[in-house]
Amino acid sequence: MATLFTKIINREIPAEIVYEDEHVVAFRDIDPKAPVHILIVPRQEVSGLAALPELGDHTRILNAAKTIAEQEGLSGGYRLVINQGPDAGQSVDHLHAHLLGGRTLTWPPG
Ligand code: DGP
Repeated sequence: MATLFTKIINREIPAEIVYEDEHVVAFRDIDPKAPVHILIVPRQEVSGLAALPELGDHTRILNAAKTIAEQEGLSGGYRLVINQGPDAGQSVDHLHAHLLGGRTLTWPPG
């Protein structure tokens, strides 16, 4: 069965898509934790970072993050987060990186 994020990628569920290429799609988070909060998702259904094959979409996710950050005008900085597994609060089992910015981000995260 298709994941929630695959349904967004396939336009079966609406989302504000801000970037896409052959390998990844990025859209605004439904529950933003910062003025800019974008999810970068590989088209390939991989359950999480732990399941990403060694020659997977790592570089493509990072390159998309750089491009989107520039597109969003995040010249002051930004953060990229991947929640892996229950201890990190991963709630959607389709690998995604959170791109957060547009405000000062505190450290460490909770
Ligand atoms: P995580 O906790 O790392 O698995 O993050 C999942 C994120 O997905 C969470 O920040 C909220 C977001 N999200 C959940 N459902 C939807 C949806 O239907 N549309 C959008 N745009 N984002 C969603």
